Amino acid sequence: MKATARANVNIALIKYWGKRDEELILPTNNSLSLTLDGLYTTTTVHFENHLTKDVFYLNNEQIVGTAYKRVTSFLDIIRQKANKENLYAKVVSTNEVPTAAGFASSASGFAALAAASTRAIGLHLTDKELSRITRRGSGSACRSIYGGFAEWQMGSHPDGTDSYAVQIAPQNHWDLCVAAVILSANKKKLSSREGMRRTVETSPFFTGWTNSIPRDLKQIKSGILARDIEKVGEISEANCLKMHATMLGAKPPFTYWQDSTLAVMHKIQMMRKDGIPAYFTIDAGPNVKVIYEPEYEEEIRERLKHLSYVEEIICCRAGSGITYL
Ligand code: 2P0
Repeated sequence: MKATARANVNIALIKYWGKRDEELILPTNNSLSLTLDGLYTTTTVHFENHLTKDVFYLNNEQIVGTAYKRVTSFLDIIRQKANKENLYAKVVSTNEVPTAAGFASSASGFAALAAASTRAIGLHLTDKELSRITRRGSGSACRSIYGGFAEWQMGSHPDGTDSYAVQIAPQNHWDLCVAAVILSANKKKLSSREGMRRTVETSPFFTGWTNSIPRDLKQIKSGILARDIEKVGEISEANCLKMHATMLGAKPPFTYWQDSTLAVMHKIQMMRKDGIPAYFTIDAGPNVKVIYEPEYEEEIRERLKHLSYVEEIICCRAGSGITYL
């Protein structure tokens, strides 16, 4: 009744932004990501007969409140699936994702929790089944089951049975890199859950966003298979800009960008003018992620590290899917 699993974070090249069902976490569009190496969560789940409730430790600290509730609600789904509703667990997690890195640790966190808890309770799931159940913890986590490139298919069934991720290309297909450019943050962040909800409910640009996804996906998938950095970079950058544009149309409007976010975006566009194939993407926070191939890493780092508003640059490669320890 005990298992340990490790999961990496992922970065979306085609973004997930909008839910059609908040309870089941069903998205309004397909999304596509690259799983990254070196930023991960390791989780041990131990179901024990003597426990009368779940306990959750993260980085050696007992967790209570909202984060604890999200973990126990997720374990309720696992217990129900295994028909073991009165069995509680000790969950011990360590997070190797720097909190300020601007990567959602909920993706690696819920992927590791789903893998460890399903195995510990005796469920034998395929990757597809694991991805589907992981989605209930956090949407983007369902992509972290796989190494390399993964696409979360939104599905169409109201019960979510056809909403899960599949692998598009494995980790060793292409040595694509992502660098997180960490910027000094100067404002409180709106959660992506809340930001998404407000966008879906109020932004007149939301339909334009969802309508544009199928074409972006088709093109980026052919770019990934051809290892075409220009094509993949251009589509990723444009897709990210469209997602952020929907937020400006929301009521009340909001943005995750700050001055330094725009400054780094501009620097990256300038690099391209100098012949460096670097592209950006940005999630629900101010940090900028740079997409590039390994031979340009030093040059890109060099051009960004001296800027006063850049705190740190974390360079990542394509990573693997779930591993059991
Ligand atoms: C993504 N983001 O595709 C997008 C891009 C943020 C911007 O997935 O509510 O933490 O738990 O399903 O997965 C962040 O949202 O949201 C996210 P929930 P999640 O990576």
